[in-house]
Amino acid sequence: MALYLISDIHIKMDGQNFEILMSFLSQDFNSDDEVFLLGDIFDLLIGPHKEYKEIYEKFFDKVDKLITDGIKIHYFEGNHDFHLERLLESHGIRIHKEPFVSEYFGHKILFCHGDEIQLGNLSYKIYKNFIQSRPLNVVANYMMPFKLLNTIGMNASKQSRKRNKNRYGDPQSNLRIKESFRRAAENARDKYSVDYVLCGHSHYKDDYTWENYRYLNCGYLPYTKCFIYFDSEKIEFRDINL
Ligand SMILES: [Mn+2]
Repeated sequence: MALYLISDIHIKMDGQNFEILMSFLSQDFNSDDEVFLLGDIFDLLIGPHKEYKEIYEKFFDKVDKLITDGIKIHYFEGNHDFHLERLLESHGIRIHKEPFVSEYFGHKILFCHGDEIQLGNLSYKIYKNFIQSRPLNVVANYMMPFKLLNTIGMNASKQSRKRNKNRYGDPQSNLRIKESFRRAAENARDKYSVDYVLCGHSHYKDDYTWENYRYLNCGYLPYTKCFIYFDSEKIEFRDINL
């Protein structure tokens, strides 16, 4: 039995980065393995629109096959992909809207997207609470036409990329982000009493051990092209073969 974890692929509507997800899902899985999609897998995936099933048909076909084979798939909502219960649960995917603690291989492990444990950043927290709120869930699930959502979302994504590019550049050179997520992981360990913190969101690939605790993050996938593999013997990064 093994866990396979990935986050932050940021797949675009035009298909950019989609091959990273498909390659990740093409592992030689055993039927008792579990797959963790830790958020921001898609750059824009909000609500149950049938258009997503057409655009990402190969993803849904693959998911159906894996779940038929017995593999569990967890999807943690990120800040680019949320209100997904109607889109994904009918395929048998387990949706997580909150950090999730579970025990595997004798370890207590915290799984989350990462923004939930981030320290500070009050204006972001207010924004996240708003987009996750019940009224917006109803809008995304029942009222917002795909085209309008798509236009708003593409624009928001473009703006956020522009801001982040100006601020950060190469994600692996941002040592402040690295430090702030290590502190967030330490903090989360205390809050949830776990041995492992596994998340994404920072876009900084990291494997940090302190005392008996460990935090791993596979970073920004178009850049790092790796995922986290975890079994009873080891936890490690593995390359995505493209
Ligand atoms: Mn994120």
